[in-house]
Amino acid sequence: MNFIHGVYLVTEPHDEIVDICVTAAQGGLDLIQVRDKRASTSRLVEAAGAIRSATGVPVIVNDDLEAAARVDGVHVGVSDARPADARDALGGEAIIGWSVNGIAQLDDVEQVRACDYLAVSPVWATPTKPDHEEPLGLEGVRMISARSSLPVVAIGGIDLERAAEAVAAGADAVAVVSAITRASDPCAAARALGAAVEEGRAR
Ligand code: TZP
Ligand code: MG
Repeated sequence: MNFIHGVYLVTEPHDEIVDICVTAAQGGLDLIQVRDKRASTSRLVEAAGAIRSATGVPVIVNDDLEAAARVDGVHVGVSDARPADARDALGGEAIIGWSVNGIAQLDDVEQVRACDYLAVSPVWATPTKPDHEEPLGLEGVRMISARSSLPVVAIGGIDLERAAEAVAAGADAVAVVSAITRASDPCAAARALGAAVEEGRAR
C-alpha cells in the first residue's frame, strides 16, 4: 500500500500545535506537514522536530529546503522550489510532495518523477488559504488520479463527506488543516476522517 493512504495533517500556526498533533496522531495520521509561511527556518525545524518526536509520525515542512533537510522532507507549491531541485538538494530518502493546480503540470515529467505524492490543490475553496488557486473539484481529482501513478492527496475544504467523495473520485488520501486543528477533539476528528477515507474507497 502507498505510504499515504489515509489522513495527512497540514498545520497552521497555533500555540498548542504540538499537542494538537499528538492528539490527532492517536486517531491515525500518515504524515504531518508543518506549514507556517512566516516562521524562520530555525523555528520550522524546532516545531517539526518537536512534532516528530512527540508523535512518531513522519514530518515534512512547507517550502523551506534548508529546514526540510533536517526533517523528513518538503511540500512545494508551484511558485516554490521545483521538485527536481528539491530532490537534488534532499536526496533519495526525502519525502517530496507537489501541489498540482492544473492537469498541465503533469506534462512536466521531470518534476513529477521527483515527487513521492501529488496534492490536488485545492479541490474545494477554503478560507484557510485565502490566496488559493481556482478549485479543481472532484473532476480535477478524477483527472489527476487517472493520469498519475503517484499517490494523490486531496486538499482544500475537506470535511467527512468530502473526504469520502474525494477518495471515491480517485484520491489515495486526504490532507486537512481546519478539520483537525480546529476540531474540539482532534483525535476523534482524525479517526473519523480515516473512516471516511475507507468508506470512500469502498464506494
Ligand atoms: N493548500 C491548498 S488548500 C490548503 C492548503 C494548505 C488549506 C486547506 O485547509 P482546510 O482547512 O483543510 O480547508
Ligand atoms: Mg493514480
